[in-house]
Amino acid sequence: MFRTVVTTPYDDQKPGTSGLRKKVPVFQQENYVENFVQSIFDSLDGFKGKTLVLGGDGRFYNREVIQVVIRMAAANGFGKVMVGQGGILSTPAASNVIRKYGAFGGIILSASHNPGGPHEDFGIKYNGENGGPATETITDRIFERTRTIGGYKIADLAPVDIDKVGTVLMGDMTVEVIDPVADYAALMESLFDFEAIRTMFTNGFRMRFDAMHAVTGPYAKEIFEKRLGAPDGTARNFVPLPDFGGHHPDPNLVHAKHLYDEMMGPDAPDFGAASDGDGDRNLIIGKGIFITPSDSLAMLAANARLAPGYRKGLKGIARSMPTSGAADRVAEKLGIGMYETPTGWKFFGNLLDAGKATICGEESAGTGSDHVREKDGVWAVLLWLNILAARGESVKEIAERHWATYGRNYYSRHDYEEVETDRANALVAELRGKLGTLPGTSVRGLKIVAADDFAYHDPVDGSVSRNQGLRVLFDGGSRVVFRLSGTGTSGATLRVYIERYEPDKLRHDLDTQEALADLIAAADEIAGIRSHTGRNKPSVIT
Ligand code: G16
Repeated sequence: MFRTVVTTPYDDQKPGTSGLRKKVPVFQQENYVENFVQSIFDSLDGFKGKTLVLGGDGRFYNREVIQVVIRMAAANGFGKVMVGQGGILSTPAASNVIRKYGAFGGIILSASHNPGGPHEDFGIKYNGENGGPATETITDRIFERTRTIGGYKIADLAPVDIDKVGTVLMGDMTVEVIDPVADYAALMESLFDFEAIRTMFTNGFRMRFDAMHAVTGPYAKEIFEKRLGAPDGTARNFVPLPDFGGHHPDPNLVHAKHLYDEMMGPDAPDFGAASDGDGDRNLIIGKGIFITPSDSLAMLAANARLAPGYRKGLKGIARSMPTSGAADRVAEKLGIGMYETPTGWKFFGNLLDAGKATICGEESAGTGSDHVREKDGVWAVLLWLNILAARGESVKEIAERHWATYGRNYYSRHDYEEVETDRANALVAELRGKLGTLPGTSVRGLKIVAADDFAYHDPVDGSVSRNQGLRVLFDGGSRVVFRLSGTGTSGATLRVYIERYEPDKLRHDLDTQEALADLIAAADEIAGIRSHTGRNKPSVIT
């Protein structure tokens, strides 16, 4: 029933910021999926007889790969696979299931906010027993294994019916098909004041949630409409589709522009939100005001005690390095720890496990807490709702009061997508080479006080991660950061992060791009963006 299939290695299976992400045709090559899955299993110890959690965001190829992983898990000796019905589990829900049932780990099939379909993106990532993305030590081990792999183990068994909740035997292994929403919804009820939020909806509060035809649709229907009593129609685009309806399930101002336009319109609802392909990202827009992910982290942290799950206060806050410093000011006021990590949720795991941080966030639309070990889109929306219900103020009022108290961090990210890899690497190499000469010089009237290549020293396990982004810091606390994305699937994406701190209350209503104009020009001059990329403007501005 079990056999070992001889295979040869692929040389491009290096996990990026979040697992292995490639175009579907790449994954469809002979043994490509099997090689990577076996390399994951070969990099782990002690899973015989234990449980593997399995699910994905429902994108094209999800169902096929689910069956392959089940058959390989059986042949490799797992005792049980818990799989979401229909192959669906949002990334935070998978993290919760791993933790709740004490599973050995989990495999999540997703390429997050990237588009889906026969010629679009697919992805595989491994999460450990804490429910969080595998650490770099493990992903490095997996990559090493993919380079030498000579065979994989698979069971010759008929496909499991993953559409019916229940338990079936597969050889010696049990496969349990679970409701993907139930455990997650129960966790949310334990953290937030559902009663207060329900009352707010009863009193006419209007919300729009765009599931972008991705995984959060069923979660939104159950939680916002059924349990919280929001009117039918609050959740839009709630049926998960393999190609996300032909759109990018990326909750930003470009791909969720219709939501933004509605929220800026004359009859805007009180609150607008969206989540991405696998449900870990969030977009928050109030009536007439967009909240940047960096500001959202700061505002959620400042108000978290209003939610029952965080009433005892926060142990600390963590953010990725390119995320704005807005949350740092909250941490300072609360007298709690502040941690700055490289980009990638995997770096928060140790801080959360060690009880050093309670809330974490990233500029890339991710916010989460120690309730799971992934960022969590629906959680962020619920915390906002809980805060709105408790304060009885609008999103705009909350934001403006926050800035008045802490100052405002104007912030924007400029992405140059699908740049030729060689050209992007040349830009980074040249800038890295001259970092040492920058301090003390001025560009466009802005004085550079420091410049470095960010390295992270994990305070928990002592590991060091280098080359995590080039930082140029200016007098007065403004900065520009340059790094190459680790999640793209074609060419290179250059990300330029621009930030200015503005303490003056009278200057808190400027247009963001205007407030940052001199820094944007300085960034181009320092890094030679136009000459290296051949572009005269970014592909995406968020
Ligand atoms: C992943 C990571 C995040 C990261 C984001 C963007 O998110 O989990 O930590 O901030 O990618 O990474 P990059 O700038 O390297 O493209 P997701 O939602 O894509 O899984």
